[in-house]
Amino acid sequence: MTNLFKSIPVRSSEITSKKAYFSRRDFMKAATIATSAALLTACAPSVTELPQNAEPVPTSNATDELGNPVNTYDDIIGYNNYYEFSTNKEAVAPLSKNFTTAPWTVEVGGLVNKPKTFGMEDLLKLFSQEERIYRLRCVEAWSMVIPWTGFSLASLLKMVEPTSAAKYVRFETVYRPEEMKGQGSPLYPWPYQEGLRLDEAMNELTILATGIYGEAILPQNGAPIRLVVPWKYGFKSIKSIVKIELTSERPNTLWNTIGSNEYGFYANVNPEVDHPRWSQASERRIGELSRRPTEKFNGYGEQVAHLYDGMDLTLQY
Ligand SMILES: Nc1nc2c(c(=O)[nH]1)N[C@H]1C(S)=C(S)[C@@H](COP(=O)(O)O)O[C@H]1N2
Ligand SMILES: [Mo]
Repeated sequence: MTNLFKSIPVRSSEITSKKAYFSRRDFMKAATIATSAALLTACAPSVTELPQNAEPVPTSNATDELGNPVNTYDDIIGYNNYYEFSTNKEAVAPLSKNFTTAPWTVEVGGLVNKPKTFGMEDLLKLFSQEERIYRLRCVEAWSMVIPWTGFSLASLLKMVEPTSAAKYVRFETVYRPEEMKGQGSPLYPWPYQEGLRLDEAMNELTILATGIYGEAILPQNGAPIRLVVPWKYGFKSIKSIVKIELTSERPNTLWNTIGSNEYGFYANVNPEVDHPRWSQASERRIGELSRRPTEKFNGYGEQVAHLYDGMDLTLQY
């Protein structure tokens, strides 16, 4: 099996704008980044040198385990789904620019022996941050390859000790309508909620992401902490999490509440089951011209197909 967890190092450049410097320094100060010196020389993301005063853009020639190049930083931070800010993908970045991401806490509770509210600094210190290059497949049939920095959700859940009654994990995005104008829309049941079965949450692929390209994650991508579940459609990967709750009942989710026939609870990427309004057989990789076939479980079947043994996946869309 190919190694999915090949860590790409955080870029080590001295060339950094002041604005980026402060956020990155705070991030680096708190985080213990799993970086190997050998990898640094092998495939270090580099910084494109720009004229003075220009914003340096991190670049990388890293690939995922299948050889797909990572998307550009501009694509990843400029084309976003984040309905709390806008339903227009290009408008999310400018509208979320001043979103307050510090101080930030994540409350972890419900059916656990040791409920705890973690400050963001605690999470960055307690759990060593590693790089994971994952494909992200949106249910709308576009995709990207993103080099995340983060830590396994399992490590956090183990710390709070789920009880034997815990079967699911529920996640909640911050509710702050004064800063997130989209939350004023009556069309959606705010706050955004998502859920996983406990064994899905404990799978090694499931991470809480705190960075992209070795930079602290930006508001448009779900700062300061968001879920990433790479074998499921992108809407499962809930952003800007303030609450994680272990439950015995399957949690409601925003998209499943709005349209259960279009957005299933499981939402595993599956080219054989079309969305009621479009095909899921292929996808458009952002930055590429031609479409490519979509892979079952987004190409992560070896790691996760066993979670669904005996389930009819055509009914669990
Ligand atoms: N809170 C919240 N989380 C969210 C969304 C959202 O609108 N609100 N959009 C989801 C969808 S549909 C996708 S495809 C991914 C997009 O993540 P990205 O913008 O970082 O690429 O975030 C998911 N997480
Ligand atoms: Mo999506």
